[in-house]
Amino acid sequence: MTGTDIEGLRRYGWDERWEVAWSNVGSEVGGSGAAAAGLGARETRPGRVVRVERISAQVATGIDVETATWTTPTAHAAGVAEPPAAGDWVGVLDDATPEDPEAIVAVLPRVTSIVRHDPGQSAAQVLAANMEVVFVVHGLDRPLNEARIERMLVIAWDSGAEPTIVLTKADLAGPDDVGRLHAALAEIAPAVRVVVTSGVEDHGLDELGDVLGRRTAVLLGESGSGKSTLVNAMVGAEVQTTGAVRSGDAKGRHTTTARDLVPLVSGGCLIDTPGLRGIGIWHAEAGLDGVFPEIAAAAQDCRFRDCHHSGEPGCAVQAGVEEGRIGVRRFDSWLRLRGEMDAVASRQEQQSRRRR
Ligand SMILES: Nc1nc2c(ncn2[C@@H]2O[C@H](COP(=O)(O)OP(=O)(O)OP(=O)(O)O)[C@@H](O)[C@H]2O)c(=O)[nH]1
Ligand SMILES: [Mg+2]
Repeated sequence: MTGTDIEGLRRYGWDERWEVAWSNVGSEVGGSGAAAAGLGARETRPGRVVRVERISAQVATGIDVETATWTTPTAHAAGVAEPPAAGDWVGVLDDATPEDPEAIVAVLPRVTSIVRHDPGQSAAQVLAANMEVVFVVHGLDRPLNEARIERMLVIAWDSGAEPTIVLTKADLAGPDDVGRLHAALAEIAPAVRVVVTSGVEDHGLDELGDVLGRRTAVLLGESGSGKSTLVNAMVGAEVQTTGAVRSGDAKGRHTTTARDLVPLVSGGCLIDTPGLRGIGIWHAEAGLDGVFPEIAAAAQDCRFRDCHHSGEPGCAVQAGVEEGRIGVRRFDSWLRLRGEMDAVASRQEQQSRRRR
């Protein structure tokens, strides 16, 4: 069955904003690129990407979920060359069937996106798009890794969406453990809301639902932290496969392998993601300043505007560390993330010099 049901699309987050964005893009789809591709007479309709596969995507149209692709000559002629991401709103041509996937001929401009450094190559990779909330998930069955949380928060902050920290597996932790974690997180992220949940005891799910509302959230976190279990608990059905963690160290087994957008009856949507082994930082200046405000503020008082805080005279950040106003661990974490971003920038500069 093909076609789009706008009312059905509302379950996937379609609203007035997207109607406007669609009407703007719709006219471009019918424009010169489309004419060159011979699209003029064909109907294009909106849908939301719920999963991206190797050469095709699953697109929810409000009626069903269809296979569409950005790899056909038609898609290329319409100017779509990159794979879309889970959460993207796209325009697809009519007449899609699973055997003959239709072309994605437009990707609506993203409002927010989770971008990481693609581990396979020196490029950015969009993990999820158009979410209003990022759930940074940590399992209470494992020790807190502050640097990892900071890294995820930088990416979350930089995405343009609102981060919330979600502690899972509350049933496995005592009140003291939860209290200690709250205190540690208050040091790292005083302004970020923390929700304590248990996917097996239905604890904290209402609160999480209140945070989400009718918005879209992406779940980021280590393998085994309980992301898919949380999605299932929020949906009230086993829509995502979950997998046991290793008994020794609670490490997960990378059960989820794709990014999946799942609609909830409440009107919100969740994007489940595979557990991240490491999540490389791409350009995330705003995120870094947002997660390390004490360092960003001190840097205003450095003698040199381009101070790297690594031994320059008159460095207010190093003075802050020496005087105990900036935590040593926080500064180390900041240095590592800053170093990663600088390495990305210099590699890009080398590449563009080689191209010249
Ligand atoms: N006791 C308890 N176990 C949980 C909870 N949430 C998840 N688990 C268990 O933790 C294990 C991993 O859960 P998943 O939901 O598969 O974790 P994930 O984050 O999706 O992992 P990946 O898909 O590998 O990234 C499973 O055995 C779950 O049953 C919880 O709230 N309480
Ligand atoms: Mg999973």
